Amino acid sequence: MKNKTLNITLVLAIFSLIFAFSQAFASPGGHNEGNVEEYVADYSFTLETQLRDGKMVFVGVGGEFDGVVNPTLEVEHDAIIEITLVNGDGIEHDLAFPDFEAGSEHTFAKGDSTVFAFAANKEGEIDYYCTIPGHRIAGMEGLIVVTEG
Ligand SMILES: [Cu+2]
Repeated sequence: MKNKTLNITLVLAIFSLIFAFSQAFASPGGHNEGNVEEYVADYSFTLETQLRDGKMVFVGVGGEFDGVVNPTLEVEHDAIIEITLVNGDGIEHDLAFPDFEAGSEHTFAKGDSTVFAFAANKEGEIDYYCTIPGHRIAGMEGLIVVTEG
């Protein structure tokens, strides 16, 4: 009798462990499997969505990219990149790095912001853009350049 109770306890413990692991690795969205959950960022960038001359764009906020439209982000291979996306125009937007399977939540209201991070685990000139239909061609795209480091 005592053994049976012990076994049930063990089985429950194993199931809750499996559940905890599956939750830990579950991804909230389809396109952001590359996002990291816990990290120390090597680079932090803030991009704000804006309307400029009839185009939709990302504008750098702070640092060397302040005010730069669709800034080219330069980072080193395997660095952890933290991106803050600020909605500056009240139109639905996101920001995706599909080559890294990384991306933000969607933002809707002016002033909303969202943060995500990913590992720059391949080198080269890699696109970032807004995935809302029509927005990339309307101007919301840029490059991240990943160097050997
Ligand atoms: Cu957009």
